[in-house]
Amino acid sequence: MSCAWCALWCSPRSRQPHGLGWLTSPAELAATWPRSPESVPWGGLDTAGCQSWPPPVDLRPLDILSEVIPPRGSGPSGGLRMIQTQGARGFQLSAVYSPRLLSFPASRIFLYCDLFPEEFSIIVTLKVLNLPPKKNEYVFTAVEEAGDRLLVGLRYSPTKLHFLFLSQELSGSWQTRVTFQDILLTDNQWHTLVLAVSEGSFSLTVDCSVPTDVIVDTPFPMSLTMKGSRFFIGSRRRKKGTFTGLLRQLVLLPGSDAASRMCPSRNAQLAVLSIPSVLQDLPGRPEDEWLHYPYEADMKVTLGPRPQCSRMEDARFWYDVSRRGLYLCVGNEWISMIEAKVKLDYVEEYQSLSTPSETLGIEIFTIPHVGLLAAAANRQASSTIYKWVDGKFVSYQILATHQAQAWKYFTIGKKVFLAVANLEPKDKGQQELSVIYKWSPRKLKFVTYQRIVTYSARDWEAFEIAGESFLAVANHRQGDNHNIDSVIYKWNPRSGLFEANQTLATSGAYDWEFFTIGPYSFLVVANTFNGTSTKVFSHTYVWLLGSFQLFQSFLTFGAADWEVFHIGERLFLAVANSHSYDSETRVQNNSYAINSVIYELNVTAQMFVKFQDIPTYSALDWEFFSVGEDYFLVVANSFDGESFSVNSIIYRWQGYEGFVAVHHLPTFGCRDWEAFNTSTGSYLMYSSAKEPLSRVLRLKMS
Ligand SMILES: [Ca+2]
Ligand SMILES: [Ca+2]
Ligand SMILES: [Ca+2]
Repeated sequence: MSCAWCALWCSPRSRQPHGLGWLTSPAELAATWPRSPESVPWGGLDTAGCQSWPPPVDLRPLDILSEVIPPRGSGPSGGLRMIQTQGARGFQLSAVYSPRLLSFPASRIFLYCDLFPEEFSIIVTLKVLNLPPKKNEYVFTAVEEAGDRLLVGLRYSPTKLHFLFLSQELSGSWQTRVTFQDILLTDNQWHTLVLAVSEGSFSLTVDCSVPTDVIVDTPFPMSLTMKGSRFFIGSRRRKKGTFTGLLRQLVLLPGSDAASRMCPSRNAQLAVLSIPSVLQDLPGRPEDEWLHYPYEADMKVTLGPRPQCSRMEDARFWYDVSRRGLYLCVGNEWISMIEAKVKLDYVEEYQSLSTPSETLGIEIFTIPHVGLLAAAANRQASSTIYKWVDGKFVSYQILATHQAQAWKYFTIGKKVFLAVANLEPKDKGQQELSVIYKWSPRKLKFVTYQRIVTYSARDWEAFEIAGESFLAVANHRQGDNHNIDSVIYKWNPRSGLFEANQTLATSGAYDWEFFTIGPYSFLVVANTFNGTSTKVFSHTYVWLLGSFQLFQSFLTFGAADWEVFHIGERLFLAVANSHSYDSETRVQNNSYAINSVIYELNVTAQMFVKFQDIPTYSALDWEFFSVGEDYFLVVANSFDGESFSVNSIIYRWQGYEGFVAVHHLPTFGCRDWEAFNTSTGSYLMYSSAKEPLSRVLRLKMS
């Protein structure tokens, strides 16, 4: 790849000055990003979250096939059936009749430069059966979402391979077809094709043999925009011409002829540039990811008593008739191929817990050898700690608090702590103090340990970085001033106390959340209000060289909570937007019915990008939980502008559809959700900021 080419590709239309460091698979992304704290590539950020970029690295293969593979653990197979044959695995596209399932928006890979590269290779490994004469099947296409014009595509017939693309000239636009003759793919053997394109030159290498070149009058366009288009794997968004073979590799390599990288190859028919990790060779140990796919193989299935399973017999099946179980021999072990999956059916009320006053936050935690406890942050002069006894929460300890907002449980070594955020002082006119309690193993109670000056504290977050313990407080306001510092405290092992370590400017801070990505540590703050408007930026910070530095900013509306969660290898951040209000523009109409937003980490771009908007009613909390192989989010909807009687909603993760509402739960002034498990089941608990009643719900599963 030449720099001139790179510049040509990505300027001046694109928003970013450089090409992207294309990475191949989530696994590789996770392995390669971020590189190391010393070479951290993040430049300065402006408040809108735009980054300046490091110089471009080599353009990497872009694994198109991996884009349609559901993340590990997301449940459904996403219309892909994995089949192993002739010693290699591939996907049969079982969902080609609902082509959208095997598609994704081009913007997912054309992040900053929406032009298709001008020079590139397309690498395909496939195995196709006989086709009737004249029948064509598509390997992939990129199609305009609105206009349905095909922008780029690859299809084959019994004897030909056609590369299609949209040419636009002054006289209009039409589809150009470049045809390679006498290409015999339909012999039910694996074949690897490398199509290298550079201006008017189209070169096809099959199984690393001598390339076939075609020179045409219509060169590949210099500025084919992918804006508003969608990639379809194995189809042209229609039923006609859908792919019936097996697909093992489908990669776009911007900038160079991949044949020089892949050939010669000891196994030319299966030469690899990049294939999804689930299709890679059987490992010595089973990787649970590929077991999630319906699996077929041209291998032996044994009936009868349990046969021997040794390394020699890798990939041999045993069907246990008595238990109706199908097992696969992998690395000396029989692995069950069929497992009973637990599914959430419905939610039932389990315990109604009257509290001394309204409850703002709940913290549920387990102290070893003591049991499961729930700390309720109660509005009035005391808060209650409950203990789970015989399947119910019962009052265990009462602590004096002052408009308690939230509790945070954490440990340092064997020491167990619980910190409370007190919104108000003990007596009017006094300084507010939030309190850290320590568990006394002798008294079996929490005892006061350290008092810390806070300003209308809303939340505590506890975390560890490189073996050191920290606490961050969300200082909401000082008098009428919301633009104040929140403080990060560090544990001093010598004094045994937390000491102020760093301050960060916040605007009506409401929530802190800590998370890590690889070796990096992050904090995200929910800012609610700057004195005139709730439309303020909430920021994420990254720990670099001993302090937190601004990483990315999100425009939020009275942000009350951040929830960080993983689905497979994907990382998400959900913000609860509570209120849209601006004293100057007086935007008050229906200002509680607003969207809350889920962001996803884009590892290639090294930033969070919007994943989904979810309409909420003064959302105050998100809680993520899983049941069996399903993932859920529940939102605390608190107020619709007129009433506190609003449904809170459970959303289920449905892969490419995102989160979909599945259960509506009537709540009143709902403030906080917590999910927890005991040996007897899975539960949700929520608190109300408007009535002295919290509820425990039981998740009924089948
Ligand atoms: Ca928090
Ligand atoms: Ca939360
Ligand atoms: Ca919560």
